Amino acid sequence: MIKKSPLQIARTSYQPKMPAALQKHVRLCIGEPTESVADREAIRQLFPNTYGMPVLELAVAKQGDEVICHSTPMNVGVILSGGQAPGGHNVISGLFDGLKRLNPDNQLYGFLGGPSGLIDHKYILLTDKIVDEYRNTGGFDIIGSGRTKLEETWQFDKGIEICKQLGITAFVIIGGDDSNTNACVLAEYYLQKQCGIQVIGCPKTIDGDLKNNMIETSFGFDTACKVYSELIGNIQRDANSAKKYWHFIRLMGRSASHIALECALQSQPNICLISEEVEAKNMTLNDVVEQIVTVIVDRANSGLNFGTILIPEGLIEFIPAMRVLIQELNDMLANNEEFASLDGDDAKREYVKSCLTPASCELYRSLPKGIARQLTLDRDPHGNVMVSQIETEKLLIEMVQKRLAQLKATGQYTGKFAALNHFFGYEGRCAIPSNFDADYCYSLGVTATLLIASGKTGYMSLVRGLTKPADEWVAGGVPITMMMNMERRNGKRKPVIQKALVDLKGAPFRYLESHRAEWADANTSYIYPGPIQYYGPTEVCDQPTRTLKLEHEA
Ligand code: FBP
Repeated sequence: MIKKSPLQIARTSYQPKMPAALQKHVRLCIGEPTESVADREAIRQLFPNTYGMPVLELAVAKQGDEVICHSTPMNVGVILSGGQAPGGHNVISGLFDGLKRLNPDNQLYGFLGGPSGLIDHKYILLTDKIVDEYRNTGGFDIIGSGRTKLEETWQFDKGIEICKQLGITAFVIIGGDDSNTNACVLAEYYLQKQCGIQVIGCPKTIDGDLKNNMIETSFGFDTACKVYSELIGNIQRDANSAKKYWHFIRLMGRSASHIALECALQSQPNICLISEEVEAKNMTLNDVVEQIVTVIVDRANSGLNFGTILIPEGLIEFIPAMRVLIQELNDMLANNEEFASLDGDDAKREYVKSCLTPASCELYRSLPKGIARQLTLDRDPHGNVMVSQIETEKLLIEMVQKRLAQLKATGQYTGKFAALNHFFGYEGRCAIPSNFDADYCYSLGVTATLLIASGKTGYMSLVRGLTKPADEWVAGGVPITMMMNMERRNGKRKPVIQKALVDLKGAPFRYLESHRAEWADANTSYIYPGPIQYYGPTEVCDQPTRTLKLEHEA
């Protein structure tokens, strides 16, 4: 029986490209002390041991330099946390190879099913045989992932217990902003307890919102966007061939619109909504509908009753009145056993209405019942509304349809409107990592090893200069506290890594802004990116995202 595709087999032997420094003897360069991005005093007080640490760089050691080494064998743990992102297996293989290179007796343990593996003491010892099976593959199935939040001291203490038992002196948490915040909280706690356990984070999320002056992109964003852009391109070709459907395509990405923006840059749809712009312009849901309707009517006037619309999945949270409503719902739902115990949608709906302010109640009542119900579904363990389950694309189709019917009745619209809805998210999260993600992730893993060997804790593994060829990338570490600010979560103010939303003054958004009239226009400007290529010329196989390129050209 065939168990692997030819591509799977070929990818097993792909050797990820790495920064030159990681291929040789490495020395540690220590930068200037750092400050958090905001709320400095509050963060300093919460993280007395990990606040203000310097940025670190790993450089090629010259003769006479002190080289990073770790002669005594060490045991390290690794945890995959949160949503899957292409490249996670390569972080683990980089970590594994990095550890073995330092000392063949070093061991890597994988905690199973995400952070809960640490608490429940579920783990495996990763061997050559296991790791080799997963090199350059998508998914997180090597050890599994989960969304358990590590926030209580009994959980941290359970972590100490298993680390002592297995002789683990460091572990790496591969996760998004919330998981890396947890990593820092753990690092701080373990320093305070002086239990000799280091914690290092790695920037993962397809959402692309874990980025800042130091972290240029999170891993997985590149592959996921390439997969979605391929699908969007295919749909556009179909739309342009059949000329009869408007495709409303919602794209994952939680709050930030980076995925929608990147896919728009790659595929040039007729419309791409950007949540951050909707918020900045204080737009209502009706304004958003009007914006879409204007393009549909204009195209219909040119005889074109088809097109593509990209919708970021977090859109709904960025419409100011909706944001207030969602915040009220978040606060209402936080630890609300009464609500949880209610039977049936109607009872829940009545209960919700009785808890809301008059303005939010009115908005809640005006929403289609299905959408209103989706807004009150369980929050994730971090208190966030699970936007992937809110079908904004269907809401927009319904509203656009109604508006077009009104315009038709008054003779202002004469076209035909048939809409199809799509949601792309899970299709891209476990794709075989692009060369970019395979290389980036492997480098992040090797870097994490070197940070551990240098005795560091409370750092995130850092690889920069990503628009250059991989051997020119620069590796190092950034203190996690540097990226933090205080935010309201589950009704309380908490230290968290600041999410990067789309910068409306940034080059990627400005590119969209200056081209969207042309893309909306009668003459289709669609681009068909095609599938990710793993073998072939560099300009086809090794390109980073358009977002990264535009940001670096600026
Ligand atoms: P992370 O933030 O953990 O990387 O997850 C990202 C994401 O894919 C979001 O884009 C999406 O909203 C969410 O996960 C879906 O969550 P789930 O996997 O629990 O359905």
